[in-house]
Amino acid sequence: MKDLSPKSSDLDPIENASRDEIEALQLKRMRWSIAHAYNNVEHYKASFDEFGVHPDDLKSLTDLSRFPFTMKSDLRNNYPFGLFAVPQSQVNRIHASSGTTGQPTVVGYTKADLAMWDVVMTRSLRAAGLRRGDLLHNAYGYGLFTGGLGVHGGAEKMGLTVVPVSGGMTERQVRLIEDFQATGITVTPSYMLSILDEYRRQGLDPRRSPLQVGIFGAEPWTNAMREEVEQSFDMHAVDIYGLSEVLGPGVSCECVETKDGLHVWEDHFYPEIIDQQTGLPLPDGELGELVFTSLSKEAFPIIRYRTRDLTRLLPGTARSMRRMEKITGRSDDMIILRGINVFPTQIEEQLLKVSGLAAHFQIELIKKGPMDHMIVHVEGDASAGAVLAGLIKSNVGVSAEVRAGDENTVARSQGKAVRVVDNRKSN
Ligand code: DLL
Repeated sequence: MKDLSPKSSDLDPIENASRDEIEALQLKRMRWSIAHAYNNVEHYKASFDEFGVHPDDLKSLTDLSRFPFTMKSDLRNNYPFGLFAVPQSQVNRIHASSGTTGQPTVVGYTKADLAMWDVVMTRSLRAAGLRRGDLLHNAYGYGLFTGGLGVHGGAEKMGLTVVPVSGGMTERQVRLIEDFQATGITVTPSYMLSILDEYRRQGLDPRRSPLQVGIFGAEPWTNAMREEVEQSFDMHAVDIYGLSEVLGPGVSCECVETKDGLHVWEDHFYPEIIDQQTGLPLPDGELGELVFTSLSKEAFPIIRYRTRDLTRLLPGTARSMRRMEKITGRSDDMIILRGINVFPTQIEEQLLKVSGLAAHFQIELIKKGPMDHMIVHVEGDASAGAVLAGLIKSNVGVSAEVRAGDENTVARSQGKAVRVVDNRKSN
């Protein structure tokens, strides 16, 4: 793999600023953001008043913990534009979640917000190893989902050649990567595995592909998966994180030179880790729920948003901004099996140790009598499936039935993979 580390002279000055400088900027921006939300969004005014806090109470960064959380339900209850802090005429773009599980959630960006997005996205792509002149194959979905357009803006701004291919039509994905000689790809890790399958189906050696770096996010994936993809394609695999409520892709990203967790672009997004049960802030280094406060967004300021993503905050390495560890999982995807918490990433980690199984998997939950029962669907032969069942038992600590089927028996996604199917109620 090529050394793709950026020169430090290419970085934004703030990327390597001192902690004091970063925190001074954060405080200044946080005071602005809290006041902006309070003065312009009815919901924030009402919730701060109810909590007995006022923007003037924010004297230090730790004072943030005195303010109330924002939840996904607050977005739903204020559908569509109730949390916007500027008139709709000043909103340049709207994104929204698909709303498959309820009311869609809607977010907006002013012209300045989109410019900020370009800045953090450019930083992320550069951290991942891309340079002006590289050709980026952008296979994140375009549309209301933030992945496609979010990556696109920053990529164009930094002078990449962007191929806005979006998700789907896997055969064509491979053809375009090869014909256009893409050096970078942005895509969900699970869809990258489908692209890998397609390379092999077409009789092409993925290690000879032109790709030098893949920038994967929008769903949890493990270091074991990084290894699998890096070995298969002989390219770097870097993690990028974001969520539409806060921005979209580009809230944090790994640096190709260290690949040791995602540097949060802390000059625009203030991270906290809280205890999920008590809601109290936890010190850096402890595992808990990630909470974000936007520091500069105009159209859709968001204060203490509970992401439901579990991770820990770590000190900076390749950059002075703090890192978040690779996401363990979403609390919504946590399975509790006879009292033991299981995340799909733990299954992925074990699966990738077994050589006779493909990297695709899906977990199905059913009831067997009164008991919950976990089935892990994989592709490969039965003896490899038995090895996986043993690894899950000894390393994750739960009994799972592993069903090893033929190729293409596990559902494929062209975006975010559905890792857990809960059939407990239906049987
Ligand atoms: O998935 C934004 C995005 C697009 C990020 C492309 C990265 C690349 P949403 O659809 O709002 O936005 O989903 C956000 O996806 O709360 C996490 O649970 C999950 N997620 C996003 N990135 C990662 C990641 C986009 N790198 C939700 N690792 C978040 C683990 C991730 N989970």
